[in-house]
Amino acid sequence: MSAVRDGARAEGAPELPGATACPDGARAVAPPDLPRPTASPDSAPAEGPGRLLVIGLGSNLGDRAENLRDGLSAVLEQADIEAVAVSCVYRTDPVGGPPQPDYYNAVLIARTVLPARAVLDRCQAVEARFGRVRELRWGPRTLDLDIIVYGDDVSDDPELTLPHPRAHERAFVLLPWLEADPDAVLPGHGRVADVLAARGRAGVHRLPDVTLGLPA
Ligand code: A4P
Ligand code: MG
Repeated sequence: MSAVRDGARAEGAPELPGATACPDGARAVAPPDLPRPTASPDSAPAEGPGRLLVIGLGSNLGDRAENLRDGLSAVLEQADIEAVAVSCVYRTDPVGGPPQPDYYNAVLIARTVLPARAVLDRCQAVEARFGRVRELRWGPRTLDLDIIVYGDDVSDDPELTLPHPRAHERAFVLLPWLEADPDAVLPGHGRVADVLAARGRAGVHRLPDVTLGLPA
């Protein structure tokens, strides 16, 4: 298990400028041209540059805030994934798996010109740089990067299931995502605000003093 000492930065990961405190909830709002899935399957998806990409970040080993911060910069270090908004950081009760430390979770909203499979490869390469070792399903991890949504794609491919098959039941995904994009839609489930209202938000606490950042 484990791997990254506290404060370790992934090799080559740039620092993100623009980090600010997160005292009031919303950090950044998706701009109107964000290519988002639509709540109704009958209406056409909005057009925009690249595909919408939502990534859930999680860490419960080592310096969790630093892992999220550095993981975010590593995902964004090439221009083919462009950040649109990032949530605040939340401390969350572990869901499933063995007894383990609380997680820090956050959500990145981005647009990308990469195919979905290439995004998965990028995420797994970044996880590997953070010393992620897969020993146990739902076990503790230095950094977990889950693709929550890629455009309005729906797939049951076990290698890349879209949307993420458990996103709709996880407040640690839904709450930060909603904060970063109040109009978010989870394909197949509807508006994230409604999904979260049905699910409840127990066990998910915003950390006002922990910040991520977006590139300037
Ligand atoms: N995979 C399929 N679809 C996707 C997708 N949309 N995004 C495949 C990313 N990966 C996807 O993932 C296992 C396999 O899922 C990969 O080979 C990939 O091809 P993994 O990251 O190796 O293992 P995992 O994360 O332990 O498994 P899993 O089932 O993805 O777990 P989850 O659902 O990610 O849950 N509690 C709190 N509070 N916060 C957390 O962040 N995370 C988990 C992990 C459990 N409990 C948690 C948290
Ligand atoms: Mg995962």
